Amino acid sequence: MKFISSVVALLASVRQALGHGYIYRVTADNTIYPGWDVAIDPWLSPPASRIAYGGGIVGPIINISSPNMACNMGRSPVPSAIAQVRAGSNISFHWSHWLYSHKGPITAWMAPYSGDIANVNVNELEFFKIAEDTVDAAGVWANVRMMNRTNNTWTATIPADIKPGKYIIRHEIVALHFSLGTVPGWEMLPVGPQFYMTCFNFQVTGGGDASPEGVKFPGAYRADEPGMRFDVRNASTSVDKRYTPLGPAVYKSRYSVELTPKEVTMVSPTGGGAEADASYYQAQKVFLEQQGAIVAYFDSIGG
Ligand SMILES: [Cu+2]
Repeated sequence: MKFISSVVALLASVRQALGHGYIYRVTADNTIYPGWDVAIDPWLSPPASRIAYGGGIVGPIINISSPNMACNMGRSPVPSAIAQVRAGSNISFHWSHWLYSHKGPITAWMAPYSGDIANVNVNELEFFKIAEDTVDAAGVWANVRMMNRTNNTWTATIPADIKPGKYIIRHEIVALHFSLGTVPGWEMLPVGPQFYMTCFNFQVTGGGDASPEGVKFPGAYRADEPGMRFDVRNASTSVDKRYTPLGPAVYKSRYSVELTPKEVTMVSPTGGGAEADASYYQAQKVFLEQQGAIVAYFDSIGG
């Protein structure tokens, strides 16, 4: 019955991939950029101009030694656009529907790079953590708050004191629901945390000079870290005192800056004019609704 089991596993992985969220939009210092829409962007011709690495795979990375721990798998096309932000400004990642079951830390990281992004080896980059959210005093996990309170959007602040230049920004949700074991119906999936990350291309301006020490992916997380396993299903009000974040501590800017708010502008997802953009947004809306329905189904069965 090898054939049957591999088909079942394949179907499960396809449904898993469809059931997972992705970042369809990024608001950075009040400019709204398209993210990487897994349903539309791979098929655009000419290729879409994006600040995100392309891909289309939204299944988890589960091997912490994998080179894909840095910026997910595929990473093609490389970003052909770069987001312009001032040090001290905010970046918001707009997710499609995420899963309530997939609880765990949400983080953002930055790594400086030089030269052409096409030549960047993401595994050589040194990432420092700029933002992190885990579980609050009431036992509510970051993903649940993101879904219930901020409309599937998660915000990080660019440290005010960092050196201007080009950076890869890595945003990640870790799902710990299978970190201690799978549940009935999901035995074919490995036991362990699941990592969902996307990387973006940024140009930071400002007068800072800080170059925080960073860590490489893979390597930033160790299998024996306490934060690699946690019982997210039985949250109690004291869980926040027991969860230990993964990797190094968040880098904190030595000072803050007062920025004049920029006017909100929106970057065209197609570059093809208002009509092309309108049909893009319509297609995106339809797919986000379909993806939301799949997620609701998985949430209902605890997947
Ligand atoms: Cu999953």
